Amino acid sequence: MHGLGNIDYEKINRRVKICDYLVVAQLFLQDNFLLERPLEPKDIKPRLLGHWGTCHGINVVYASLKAALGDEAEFVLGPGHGFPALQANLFIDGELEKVDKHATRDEKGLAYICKSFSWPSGAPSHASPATPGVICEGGELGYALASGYGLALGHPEKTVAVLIGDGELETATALASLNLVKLLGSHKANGRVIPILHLNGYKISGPTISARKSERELAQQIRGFGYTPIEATEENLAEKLRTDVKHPFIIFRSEKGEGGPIRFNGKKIADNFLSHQIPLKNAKLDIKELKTLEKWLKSYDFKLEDIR
Ligand SMILES: Cc1ncc(C[n+]2csc(CCOP(=O)(O)OP(=O)(O)O)c2C)c(N)n1
Repeated sequence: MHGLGNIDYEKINRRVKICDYLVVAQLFLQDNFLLERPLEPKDIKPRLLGHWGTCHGINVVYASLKAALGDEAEFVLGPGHGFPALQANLFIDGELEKVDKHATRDEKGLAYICKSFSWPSGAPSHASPATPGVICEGGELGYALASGYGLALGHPEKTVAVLIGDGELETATALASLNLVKLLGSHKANGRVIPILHLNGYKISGPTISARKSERELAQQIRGFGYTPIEATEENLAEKLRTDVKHPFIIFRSEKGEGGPIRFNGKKIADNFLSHQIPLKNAKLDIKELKTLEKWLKSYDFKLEDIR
């Protein structure tokens, strides 16, 4: 059915690593983007404002979707605070350069996207209509699924994958939008919607309700709305996205902040709400945090060739 051949997980993993590096670089760096010398306080932005926790999962979904369905699927991103991940993907695919001539896939373009992220008169910290393909301001959670059904309405040729945060699923809008499968999902004149719940367990400052449900209880809830729940992880998400079931609902389990600092100053950061925004907030002033950041950036083994 999908003429895209076997799924290459190694390729997916490499793409995710590249995008994860680009995320961390956008969040922290104002210079030394290729780590050609040891990281210094002057390389760090004076005001760190953005979101790390959701980004690795977004990068996994983006890469898996591309590998599984190619250009067959359209992607709707609910958690617009994961903008550095969206921007990283658009940058390496050359989509950003099509609308912004400064976003070239070279050292200059890398410096440009990092420096201008979350910067006065640069790019905002959330997805905004200045980004290719983005039609809504990305700050308000809840509208992704309804927007996805809107895209599929009257377009039987379309497949729309919608990423919904598990915190986002606690909004009235997102929760009520689950019902749209009953209105649009069964009519031949409409396209197909694949909701993907990003179950990373935490929202801003605590756990999510979906994460506190057992696998069975969550599946029952999803089934009750008329979907077939499909459990997925980073290791098999691409295959799961190729499902042929009529109304799939992917439950993608990931660790919030995966790949970042696991613990810092005695506190658990990864797989916890403490990774939601910026971990290592004092990286400019605190040498221990700066060194931890440098190790984190180096863990991705990023090279300039990766973006060419
Ligand atoms: C309608 C609305 N309510 C509250 C917020 C504040 N807010 C920003 S991020 C966030 C948590 C989102 O959690 P989740 O959807 O699970 O995303 P992730 O954990 O992947 O970051 C909240 C509540 C918002 N942006 N929009």
